[in-house]
Amino acid sequence: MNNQLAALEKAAAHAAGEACSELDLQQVRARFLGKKGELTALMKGVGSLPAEQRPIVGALANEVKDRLETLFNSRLEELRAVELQRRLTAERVDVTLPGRRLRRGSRHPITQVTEEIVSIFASLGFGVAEGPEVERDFYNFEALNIPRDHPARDMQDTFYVSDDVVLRTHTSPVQVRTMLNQAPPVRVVAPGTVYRRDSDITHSPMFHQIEGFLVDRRVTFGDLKGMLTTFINEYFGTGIGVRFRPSFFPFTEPSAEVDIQCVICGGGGCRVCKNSGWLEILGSGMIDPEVFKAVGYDPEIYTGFAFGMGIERIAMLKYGVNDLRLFFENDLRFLKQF
Ligand code: 2NM
Repeated sequence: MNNQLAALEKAAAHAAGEACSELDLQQVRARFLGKKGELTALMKGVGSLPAEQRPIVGALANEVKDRLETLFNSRLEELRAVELQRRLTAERVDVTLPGRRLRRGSRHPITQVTEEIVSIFASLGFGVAEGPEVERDFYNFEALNIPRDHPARDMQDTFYVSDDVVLRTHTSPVQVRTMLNQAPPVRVVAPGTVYRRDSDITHSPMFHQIEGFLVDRRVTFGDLKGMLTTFINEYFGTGIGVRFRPSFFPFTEPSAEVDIQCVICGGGGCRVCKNSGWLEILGSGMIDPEVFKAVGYDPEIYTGFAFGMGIERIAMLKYGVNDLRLFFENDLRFLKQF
């Protein structure tokens, strides 16, 4: 029995040394010290030994058991240390590596131009107003002196949501809403997205406008000219030539379109200005008394001017962009330049 104990201890020590994971070692421990383990089996045999041998062999078996417990525990510590080392190496993070660069975005050129124009009018005392892009017919047309049978409704090429609801064709309905909510004096600009059934190289079905208006007692066409000339000199520079040309809009009378000297050729004539030396950049006029009546302003007391311009067109002229579609494709190679 002594020999059997010695052989068992030796085999157990060898198996523990071979175990290369915690799980392996658990199995080795079960094989020798478990309920059905080899040492347990030997110890059960102690009872059938002659009485004088029992205490000696029993004590010996207990010593073997204690030594194996100690051995397994220290092997367990060893395996855990090895595993920890393996994980520390595998999961190592090099904190000295340079970080990944965050690429900084930029505002869309249309947003930039809008904000620049708004800030010029803000410096001239104008507030900013916004309104819905899906509009009632009354705000988009009726109140602006464009009744149902008016040919201007064909000109607008409107997206109809229903008989009475449209995608706004201009931001003028924002001015109508402002006038309905506020008594004069009032001066406000309304930037925003507008929609027209139009799509080719120079027209997009969705584009951006900024319109503005000013109403007070004794506002004159001279005020309109002064204000818009000031804006143009702020935005395009003081050296640029400006001219006012008679025009027509249903909601203003008289009306004028405003041209600037061609920013491409300086007025000499080129393809962009179609050899005229001039570029149209905005429409304007004195607000028609019919509009005042529709919003409850007394045309005997108040006069005012209004104006509107296409943001994309202004951006194209300012940055020399020759294709409108570039603003909507959102190609980063284009957008990165602004
Ligand atoms: C333009 C040209 C001329 C305009 C008029 C009004 C309102 F509501 F006050 F009558 N808002 N915008 C206007 C006038 C817009 O855009 C080319």
